[in-house]
Amino acid sequence: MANGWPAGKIFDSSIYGFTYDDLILMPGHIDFPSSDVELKAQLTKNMSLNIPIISSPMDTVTEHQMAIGMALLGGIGFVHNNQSIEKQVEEISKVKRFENGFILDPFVLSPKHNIRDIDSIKKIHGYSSVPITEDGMLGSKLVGIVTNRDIDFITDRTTLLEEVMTRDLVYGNSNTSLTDANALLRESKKGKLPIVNSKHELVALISRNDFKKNKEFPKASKDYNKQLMVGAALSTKPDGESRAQRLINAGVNVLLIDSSQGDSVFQIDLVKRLKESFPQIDIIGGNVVTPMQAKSLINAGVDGLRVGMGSGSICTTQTVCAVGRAQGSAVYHVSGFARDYAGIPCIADGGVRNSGHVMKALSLGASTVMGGSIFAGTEEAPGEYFFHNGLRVKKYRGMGSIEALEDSIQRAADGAQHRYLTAPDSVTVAQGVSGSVMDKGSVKQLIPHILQGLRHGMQDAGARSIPDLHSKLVSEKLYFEVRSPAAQKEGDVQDIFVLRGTK
Ligand code: CPR
Repeated sequence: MANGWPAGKIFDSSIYGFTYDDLILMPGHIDFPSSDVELKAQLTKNMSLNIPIISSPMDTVTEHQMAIGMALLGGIGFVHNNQSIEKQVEEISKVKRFENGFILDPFVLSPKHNIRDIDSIKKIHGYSSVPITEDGMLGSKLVGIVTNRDIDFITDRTTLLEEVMTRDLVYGNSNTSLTDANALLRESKKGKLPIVNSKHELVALISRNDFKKNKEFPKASKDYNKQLMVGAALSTKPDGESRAQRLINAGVNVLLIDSSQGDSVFQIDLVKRLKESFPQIDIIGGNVVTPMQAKSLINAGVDGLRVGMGSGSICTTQTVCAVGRAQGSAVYHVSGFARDYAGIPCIADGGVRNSGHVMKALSLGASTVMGGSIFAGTEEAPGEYFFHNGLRVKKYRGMGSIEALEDSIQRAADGAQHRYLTAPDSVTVAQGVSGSVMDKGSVKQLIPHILQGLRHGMQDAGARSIPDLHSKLVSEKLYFEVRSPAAQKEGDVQDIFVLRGTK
């Protein structure tokens, strides 16, 4: 067909599985600038994001720094569960604390604490301004505030805070709106503004940095309290429900059940129990690659699906277990089914190495795209950089790699959960590898770059938004072609030495 083929023609009539690189989109008609492309995306039935990008719950990808970066840019990060409940809850709390309208649970000290106490809050959490109340608790009378300027030149760190705190305070009242409180903060030229009730008891704090951040990241994903949104992973282990409860108490916005094969009685049971106990929280189930698997989880009550098995860059599942599916086919078949059956959005998880892959995943019906390796090696990924063969790298490992499994077994006593360790087997079989990936800078530069590539792709295909792209897919107005191996080679950079450091 001269204009290419609708996706159904390729996927529904072939016995082969196709993935992103096998396919290419045909250009559509452009009648708008790329800046008009709207990238709002549906994460679950009830939650939307400003961009269709999310980070994977892997221990070398998403802890609080990545989740903060993702949410600031308009996406969301899922904090991994290969750690104790306490540690995972702390990671969620750090995201919730990062940027607040009203900080409802600020660190508070009493006049009898000393400068060392402030030093340790600063070291662990990064805050150096702390309100002081009579008994050191929120809800007690506000008596002062200690900021960096009060203590930076004092060498005796055992000095009591009552000797150094600023007592002459600018504060807001609890009936002040966030806009008015921010105006007061601006006028006062202070870094923090305590908020008190009619009895002069501290009830909240607002921060100048947060005010600035709000302006810098207008598309940030925020909840009703203006806190950054964050997701968390759970496994189908027996402590799934209690972990969920603790994560919800910490303010998590969405839960994801992390399993490489989602169609199991364990997951179905857990989804049902979670939906019954916490109907207010959306649950993402997975992973699935067939409509049959998707149907089981949708019937159990999931609000979103994670699609992919064996497509991850560090994954050996298809080799070791001989089960999985080419990612393009998985995304096309599952998202089509989930949309028609129950209007459930799908996350294309794994195998995404560039903005073209993001474009292809969305064109095949995914609503959002989850990345592991693409975000590993960024500043926000957990772990330190090190040098390998002259390159600055960070560790990236599959969650089923021997290294991650051994780590998890060691930490099992602390309650770490693991997607690949469901039964106490005597032989551990890895389903992935570990290695390192190049330094990619910050997600704050990387993601805008990916999004700009995506906008150009959407414009070339003539789609103004993700729903528009999906409606073209469904109405067979989006055309693709399968590429031969030579065509794929042709589409890549050819016959040129790419020198490091050149663009
Ligand atoms: P990439 O973005 O790196 O291609 O893939 C990340 C995804 O790979 C994760 O979100 C997860 O679904 C999957 N994954 C992580 N560890 C894995 C192992 Cl060891 N085996 C198979 N899949 C894995």
